[in-house]
Amino acid sequence: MVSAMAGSLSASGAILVAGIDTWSSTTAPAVTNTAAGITATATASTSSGAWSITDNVTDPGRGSSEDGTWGTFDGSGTAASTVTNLGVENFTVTNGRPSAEVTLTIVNGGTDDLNLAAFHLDVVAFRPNAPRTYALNVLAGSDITVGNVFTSPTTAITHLGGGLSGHDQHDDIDLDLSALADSTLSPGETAILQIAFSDGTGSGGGHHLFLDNVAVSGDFVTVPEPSSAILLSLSGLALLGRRRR
Ligand SMILES: [Ca+2]
Ligand SMILES: [Ca+2]
Repeated sequence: MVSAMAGSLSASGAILVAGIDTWSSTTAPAVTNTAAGITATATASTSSGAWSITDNVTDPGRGSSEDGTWGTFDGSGTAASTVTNLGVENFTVTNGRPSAEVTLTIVNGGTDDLNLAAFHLDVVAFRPNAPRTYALNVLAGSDITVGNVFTSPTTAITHLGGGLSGHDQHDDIDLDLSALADSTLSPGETAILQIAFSDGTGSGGGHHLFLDNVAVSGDFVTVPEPSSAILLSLSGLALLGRRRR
């Protein structure tokens, strides 16, 4: 019976659980893509004031990723937006803000377990004094391991030296969630994930940070209910009994 249940486990390839590739609000951007059964919301803040979705009226959309991928993840059929000429196509930390963060809340409203695979983002800095160190934290969750998942080396994010060449060519970052002691969201469970940027100098001009294509990937895993497995086993016994008679 144990082997029969193990054989019934079915895992598909990683899918896009939740993602944001177009930014509708500077403080609570709508999650633009969610898998069936998932509800997801986001909040965002900086050390002083809000992120920007209208940072440059003469060159709107600068800092939008054009590669169509979430980090390096292709979304398994759900590509990210490649539009780069609208302000709302990316999220920007503007001048004088040494730190900023985006927080995603994901609820598994489906009937299958959800194994979280990775957190993905595209990010690049306009000048070196932008907040270029990043950390992924699990802030809270009903039954997922809470704490720091990954912290980058100091000022790890690529900067463009104040030029716009490459403003749509971001660092593709994928951070493993599967190594957590518990990275599984059972039906009804919640995970609150935060990507935090720090170590900006907070002084000088034009040191924007450009963020786009923020996502979480994962696998749904169907586990048969114990009652159905027991019923199968009982019906097998009944058949055996009939044959013996
Ligand atoms: Ca990408
Ligand atoms: Ca975008």
